[in-house]
Amino acid sequence: MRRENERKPLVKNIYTADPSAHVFNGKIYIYPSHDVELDIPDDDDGEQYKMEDYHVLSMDSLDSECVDNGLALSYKDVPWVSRQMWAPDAIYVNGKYYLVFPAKDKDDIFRIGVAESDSPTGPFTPQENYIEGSYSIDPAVLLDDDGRIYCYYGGLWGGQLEMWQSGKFNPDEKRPSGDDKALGPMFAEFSGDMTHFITTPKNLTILDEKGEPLKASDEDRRYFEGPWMNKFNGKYYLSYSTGTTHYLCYAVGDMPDGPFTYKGRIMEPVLGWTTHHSILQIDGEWYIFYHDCELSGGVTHERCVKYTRLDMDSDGNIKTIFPYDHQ
Ligand code: FUB
Repeated sequence: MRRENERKPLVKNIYTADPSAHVFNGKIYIYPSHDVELDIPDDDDGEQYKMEDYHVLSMDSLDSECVDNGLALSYKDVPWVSRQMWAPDAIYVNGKYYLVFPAKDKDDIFRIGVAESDSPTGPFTPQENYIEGSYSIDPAVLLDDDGRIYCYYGGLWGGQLEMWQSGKFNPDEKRPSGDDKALGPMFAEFSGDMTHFITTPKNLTILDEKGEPLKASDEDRRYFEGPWMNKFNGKYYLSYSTGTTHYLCYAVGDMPDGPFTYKGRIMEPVLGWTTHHSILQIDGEWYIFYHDCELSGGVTHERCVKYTRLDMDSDGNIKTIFPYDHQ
């Protein structure tokens, strides 16, 4: 039985995407991108995603109304940001709520910044500068059982990940292709006070069933953007979007920094180009928060967040979701 608001837009007053969902103090908080209505053509650099601020959504329970808590952080209030506040995440640690977000700096390079608040809904006060050594997009933060804080991030194409392969920003860097090893998400450990990385960022590897790294041409399985990390039964479940082929997939590893072995598909394509999610356990059941473009009738940069149940078998395998089936 589906819940009343399952697979439906959670809010309709604004366009939202890239939902990072968490339970804080028994309540569900969703940290999405806030899409801007614009009449411009799509391009591969993502110029159509011109987001300027963040709003936090909240629900008392999965059956409750989803509330838009208003402006939580604007690009105008972040000294280092020029534009494009893309997919954020949040974490509660040290008695504070931290919003971790990507945006373009004054040189038009994507970086990752942090802002803090005493409330899960903000308003958030940003740190003066971006996290030193950070780049690209889509940060997802895991607070591990031992208190260590890991950040997974990075996205191809407009997310600029390929441009950092040499360790320095090079907009002309060749994209991995064909039999080249595919890029994975980036990984770094945050300091306990969320002000800097305490490890040098590294690119993670996703292996196929033979133990070989996935190839760049393997677009049905290779990483594109939108990483998410769940720890379950002592294993690290890395899930992500394949971008060009529009799947959400997952890979499992024994360590937070991998290697991860590809396991399968979590969700078939949704209406729209992008696909980006988070996975959360609530009352012993698993749920996936994701987006599509139903609310705008298919406009790729005018998206709406939704959730649905995710089924995992007793061996920890995730069952593929067909987002528009009617069962
Ligand atoms: O929302 C802007 C970008 O689109 C995100 O950073 C990607 O994950 C994709 O959803």
